[in-house]
Amino acid sequence: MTAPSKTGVAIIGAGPAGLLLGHLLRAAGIACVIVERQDRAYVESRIRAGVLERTTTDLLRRLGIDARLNAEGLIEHGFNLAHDDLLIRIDVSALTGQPVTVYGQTEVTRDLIAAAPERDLDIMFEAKDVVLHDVTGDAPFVTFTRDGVTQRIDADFIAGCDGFHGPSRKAIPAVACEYEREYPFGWLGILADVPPCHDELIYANTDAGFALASMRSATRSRYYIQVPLTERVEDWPADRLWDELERRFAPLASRPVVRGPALEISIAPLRSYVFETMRHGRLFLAGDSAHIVPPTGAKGLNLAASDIAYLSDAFIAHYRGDESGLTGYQARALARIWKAERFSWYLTKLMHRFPEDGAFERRMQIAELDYVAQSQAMQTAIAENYVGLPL
Ligand code: FAS
Ligand code: PHB
Repeated sequence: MTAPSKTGVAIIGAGPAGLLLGHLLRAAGIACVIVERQDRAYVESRIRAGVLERTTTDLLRRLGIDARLNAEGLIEHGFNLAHDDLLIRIDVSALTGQPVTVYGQTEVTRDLIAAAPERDLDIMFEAKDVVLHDVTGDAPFVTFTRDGVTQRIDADFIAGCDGFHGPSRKAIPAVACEYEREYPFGWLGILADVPPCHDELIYANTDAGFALASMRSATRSRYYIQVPLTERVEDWPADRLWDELERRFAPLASRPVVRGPALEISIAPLRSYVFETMRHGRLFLAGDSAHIVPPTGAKGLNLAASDIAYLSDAFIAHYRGDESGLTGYQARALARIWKAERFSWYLTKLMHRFPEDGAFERRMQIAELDYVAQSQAMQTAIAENYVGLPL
């Protein structure tokens, strides 16, 4: 595939943000192309998020790329917070009128990539050394090398959907617009073809630290435990991790933790990060290129989707002669981003054991969880953030 010499929107990155944007623009008849560093197999093999808000499933349904989501997605009407042997069920459907859907980001990515050819969405995989040019001029362009050949795409706009480590944010002078908090621990995660220990997610704050029991289906489980940043995956053979998960979930779950071979074991660091310049000339940032949340609130993928809901509408309005969406994109997106950052930070503070915390802070956590257990107002506040605030 050779790059088009000129397009409407050059999208950098074929993660959920770039793929959703590409499909939404093509559905509106707007020319665009996605330039992705990795190969297709690598992108489709990434294991990340698991919980979809309705804002995300609505986009997939609007695109008609929802057949597998409807067939395989698990509708979850509640989730659980726990400490020691106290299980607090947050009934999101009863409290907010909407459930969440458990359907892996891996599957979302595969569905969006599979649908690209029939919808005339070009994804250029294995595009190396992507460089953004003239983003503050009237004729921005992107260069990259593919099969050893340097290619150039001229565009009306560039969408930086290239994640936290991509080149787009680095193309913007960071003038006092960065906010960051790194957490003193990571999440050790395991994916295995074993039945989940509970029908709904359990976020547990135990004496040994945080643990999350999640799933991908009735036969595939996803678990996480909090580990110090010094830990390495090789320190955690599967049996040691299964022992730890049994210890933390035995008093809480409705079924035993079933062991099995790991399909994947990895450690992810946790950080909160916001880069407040989401527009720089004709460059627009969306998704992890502009913000990161600790996965505690299941917001990362969903924030990428809400950025794209705003940005795709703004591009479509531009091509119909209305600039207000592009002008208002940054402020609109940031208003939602900061609320999601707050919720993710709140739940991370509430559910993890911080090494610097003493006995008093532990009592504060337990008091907060006891209050959540008794207060419908608190449960409603948690529920409406968990299912996703209105767009
Ligand atoms: P992504 O990072 O998904 O996609 C960016 C794309 O840009 C990638 O395909 C990358 O290859 C490409 N790219 C990067 N540099 C490039 C370059 N130079 N040229 C071209 N392409 C380039 N969120 C949750 O809600 N729940 C979770 O449990 C969860 N777990 C996570 C675990 C890990 C290890 C990580 C890293 C993230 C996790 N997240 C989780 C957050 C994650 O789901 C992101 O929010 C989501 O992938 C954001 O999507 P994008 O913005 O599209 O960025
Ligand atoms: C997951 O299933 O991977 C998952 C679910 C909820 C979270 C984080 C990760 O908050």
